Amino acid sequence: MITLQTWARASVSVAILVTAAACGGGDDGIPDPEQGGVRGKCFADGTCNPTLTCVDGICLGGVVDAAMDATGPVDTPPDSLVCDTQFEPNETTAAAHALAFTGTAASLMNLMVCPTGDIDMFSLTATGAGTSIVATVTYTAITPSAVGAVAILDAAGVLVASGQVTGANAQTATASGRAAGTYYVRVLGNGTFRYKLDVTRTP
Ligand SMILES: [Ca+2]
Repeated sequence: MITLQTWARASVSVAILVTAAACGGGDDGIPDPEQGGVRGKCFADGTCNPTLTCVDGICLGGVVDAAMDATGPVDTPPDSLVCDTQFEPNETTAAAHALAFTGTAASLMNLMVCPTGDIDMFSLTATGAGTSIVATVTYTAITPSAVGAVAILDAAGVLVASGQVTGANAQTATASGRAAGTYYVRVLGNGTFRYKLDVTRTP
């Protein structure tokens, strides 16, 4: 026979387990690194995503914007919910932050769309015809149920690829066969969220 006291204790245990499972993202609001990605676990065969190297089970390299990685968001005042990163203002193509590539990949972490309505714009150059650009935003909502969106624009700011949902908190935009020229990756959403941006450019 299960006494009320035993049942209550069991319920508490279940509740704690559920809470722990829901906190996989840590308490910093930043998504856990994806497996095979920067600072993520290596794949089972000891490899990582292209341009990254498996070191002691963790994928390293490929963080191409060292300043951003070292300092994270500008937090003024400290420990409050603020919206500025060091790339702001970057709402327009003219003010876009130029992505720095290592090989075919560029990654930026600790970015924010904030406040609601914010737009973040990043630029890159395709140097040859037939270039493929793939941009993925992986985000953690700050305002409840916020959804992030990524898109690729051409030099004139015209949409050439809109994002497709590729995960519970991820969108990917793919532009293939593009002519040489400047392109922009645009991130926005219907609320505030933290995100990381991964862009590949081939060739
Ligand atoms: Ca912005």
